[in-house]
Amino acid sequence: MKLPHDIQKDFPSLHAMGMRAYLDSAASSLTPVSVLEAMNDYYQNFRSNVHRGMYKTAGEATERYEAVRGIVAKFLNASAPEEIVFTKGTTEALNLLATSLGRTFGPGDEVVLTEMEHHANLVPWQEAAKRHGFVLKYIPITKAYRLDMDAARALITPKTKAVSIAHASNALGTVNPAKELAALAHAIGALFILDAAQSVPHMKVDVRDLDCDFLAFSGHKTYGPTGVGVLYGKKALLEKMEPAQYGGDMIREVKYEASTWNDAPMKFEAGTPNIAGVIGLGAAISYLETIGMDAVEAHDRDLTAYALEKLPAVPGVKIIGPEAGERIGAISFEVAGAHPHDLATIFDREGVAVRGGHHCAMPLMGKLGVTGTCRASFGIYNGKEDVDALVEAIQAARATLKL
Ligand code: C6P
Repeated sequence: MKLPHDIQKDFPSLHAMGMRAYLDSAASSLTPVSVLEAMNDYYQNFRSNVHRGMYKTAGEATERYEAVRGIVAKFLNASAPEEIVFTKGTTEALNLLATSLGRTFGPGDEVVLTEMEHHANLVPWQEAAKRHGFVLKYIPITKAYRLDMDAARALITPKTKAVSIAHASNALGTVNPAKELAALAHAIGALFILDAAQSVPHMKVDVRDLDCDFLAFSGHKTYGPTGVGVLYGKKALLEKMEPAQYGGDMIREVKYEASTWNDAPMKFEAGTPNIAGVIGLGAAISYLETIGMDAVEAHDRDLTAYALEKLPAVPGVKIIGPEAGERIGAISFEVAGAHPHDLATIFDREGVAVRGGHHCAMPLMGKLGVTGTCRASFGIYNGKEDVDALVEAIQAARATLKL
């Protein structure tokens, strides 16, 4: 499926940054001009705080901010705007869950994660487990870089209180069987949490179809601004959940002795939020919707298939991740005899931006027996010529390093 128009012209930074190929969208995607305009409009024309002022621009800021809850809810197919909590990003959303839900778990309870989690879906749970005495279990990965579902079935037991997994792995590109894992979790009454930081930018994610209880994603990986993200939660669960941060609009009534909380989602948004960021996120989602997530997904799949054909043809290159199919265009690889940091540095000289390192998945790197990988990741503005540029950069690196 073709993208509907010349996407590249919507992204001024693609040219301004002067690169030959930007292949690091899994770290942070670029931003279309419509997002910049929406944020600029806020700063120039209705720059006020939300939920507070009695004057016109404060009302407009509040209206525009709140409208984005509806945009996000529709994008994720949530039941209501109140199911959308604005956060700083995926990391803050997952910390909120681990802090708040963690308090309700204790000795004898288990939380099931996977071996391919980003630190953001691992360290907050480790800390909560230390504090409250529950235990973490990890679903192992197979040699094909996919979850071992037999092991998952054995690990998810009546002791499990929550199953929290990456929808798509930032380090491997694997897309995990979220619907199947949600069903396993719900069969024993556990909560199902999806870290969708890497899936939401690439595919249609429908929270009701997947039946996730909570889901997190980041604005800056979804063509929106930095410093903003989303926690989706089923309304009944958000209503029951305790806040993790205090102050500002999250209160209902404060007395010297004690305080009570606002309704969800406000109860989870302490302090002045990232108003411009939320407005920019709304513009980013509207932009993606004009392209259509089916086209976005098909483009990612085509480009990934092309890269998985071209990269292994270069001598010494090994892909660290699954074959084409249930995966996204975040392609980890190693080049025999070269350190990923050296590769990324040489690629940069060739005008190709990739990420080299552990990708905030250090336990996974240990399990794979590597210190890191090189990772090329795609956005909607990338084309086959960018993969060709990467192939040439790898050849240049092999020549420089005399491999
Ligand atoms: N991964 C990458 O280069 P934040 O930083 O809060 O927006 O997202 C954290 C996060 C959580 N889960 C997954 C699966 C992720 O990939 C990330 C961010 C970036 O892979 C930066 S380490």
